[in-house]
Amino acid sequence: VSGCNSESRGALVVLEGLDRSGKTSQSSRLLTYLEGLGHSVELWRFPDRSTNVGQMISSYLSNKSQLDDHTIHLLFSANRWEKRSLMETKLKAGTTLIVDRYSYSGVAFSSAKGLGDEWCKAPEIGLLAPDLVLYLDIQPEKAAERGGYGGEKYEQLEFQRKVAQCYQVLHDASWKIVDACQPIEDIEKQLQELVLECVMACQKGKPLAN
Ligand code: DGP
Ligand code: NA
Ligand code: NA
Repeated sequence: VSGCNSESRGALVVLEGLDRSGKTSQSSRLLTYLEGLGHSVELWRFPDRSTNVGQMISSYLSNKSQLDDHTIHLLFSANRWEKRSLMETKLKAGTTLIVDRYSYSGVAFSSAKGLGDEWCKAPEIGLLAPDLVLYLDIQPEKAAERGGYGGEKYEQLEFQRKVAQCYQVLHDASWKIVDACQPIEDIEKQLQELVLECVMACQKGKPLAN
């Protein structure tokens, strides 16, 4: 309700995309870039496998345990919820967070299994809204060619095709779609410009939203 909050804060920047789209390496390049400019910045990722919930997710992804589709969906969401307050604290203290996957993965990967969109979105309501979502756009076939998948549960071409379709309906005003098949340095350059602009806006007091 406070429309004139002008406090400087960190930016919440999310990278999304199919497996092997290059999110992880671009995230760390962004970290290096912002650190080099003297910004306070941290690299986060979801799922965060270091927590108890994260270990259940990790076990599921590596096929060591089986869980009902709804159950694993809620665990992924719980994994974001358990980090929400720390995330807010960091952002308010002026630290920018570069986050490798967030709620959009949650919705895209579960709706690709056939769970309803609205049901998938519901547990994400109230998490912090990203200031910027960088979608690394790659055809599923191209991603599959990139040195192969690691063998986790979702790393299969047929499934990734469905995930790509599900991502397409999730785009909102915070999204920037970047062609992930360009040379790696070109992608890096484009992401740097987008992120810097976003970081500046948040420094100037763009309000943090749910
Ligand atoms: P990563 O650690 O980024 O490779 O992610 C592990 C796998 O889990 C990857 O295939 C994407 C998927 N994933 C990430 N977040 C979610 C989520 O919230 N829900 C579901 N169902 N899958 C997710
Ligand atoms: Na993966
Ligand atoms: Na990744």
